[in-house]
Amino acid sequence: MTITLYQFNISPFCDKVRRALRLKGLAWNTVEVPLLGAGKFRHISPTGKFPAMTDGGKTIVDSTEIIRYLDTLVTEPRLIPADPRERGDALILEDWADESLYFFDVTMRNWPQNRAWFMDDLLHQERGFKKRMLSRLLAGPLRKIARTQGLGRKSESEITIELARHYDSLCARLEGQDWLVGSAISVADLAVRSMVFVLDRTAEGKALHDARPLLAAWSQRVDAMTLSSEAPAQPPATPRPACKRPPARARAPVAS
Ligand SMILES: N[C@@H](CCC(=O)N[C@@H](CS)C(=O)NCC(=O)O)C(=O)O
Repeated sequence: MTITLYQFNISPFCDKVRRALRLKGLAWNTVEVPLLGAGKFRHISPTGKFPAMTDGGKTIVDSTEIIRYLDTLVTEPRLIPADPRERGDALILEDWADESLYFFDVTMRNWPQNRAWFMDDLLHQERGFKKRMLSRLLAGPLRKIARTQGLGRKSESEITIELARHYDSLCARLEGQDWLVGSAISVADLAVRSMVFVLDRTAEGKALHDARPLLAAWSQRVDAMTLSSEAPAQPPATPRPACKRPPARARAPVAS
């Protein structure tokens, strides 16, 4: 049967699924959903969220559900631990990555000094004037998402300190062990690694990651098992020099 992954390439949730597919040794086709054309894929994902996956006649939406499904399809290596306590820890960490760390991604990548790379990733299918226009238009709604969730109402320094504490908590878990839960790689490692991966695309997140050898070594361990040597995990992009903040009166209007 042919597995097809419907994805936004830069989405950490889609990265999590690709890592799981590689770990399981499964082959798949990819359909890149255009950021502004997701409506055309409602028959695949009625929620409009991606990743979604089809396998023969089955359609599975949501990275958490997809990983559950993959564990039934190929039982080893297990991503959801068999031991009940470890399973609980792994699923809680996955949910924390998806529902908390994700908002650090949405918030920090949209800071002015990080935004150019964010927009390059989000709009990698666009070019020229349309890309420049969309970059300006997207910043406001993304800021609104972050403000509605709450993290986006805090200052850059408060948020950076909060992320540092989260990274310290991860290091505390990794003290004396290779994986976040138990003695094998699990869904927790995949979910957290995918978020740390996109947070590396911010100057602040990258500095926090690089300053923590335990975290950096764990990232390398996870990547060694879940990244393909042929294909990059994300669209190739290079960090741009930090944008200068435009003078206040020249700044594009943003929703808050
Ligand atoms: N809980 C979902 C979250 C997926 C998600 O939020 N994906 C984002 C991309 S990072 C998305 O599809 N956003 C489009 C939208 O919200 O309309 C999962 O784990 O798959």
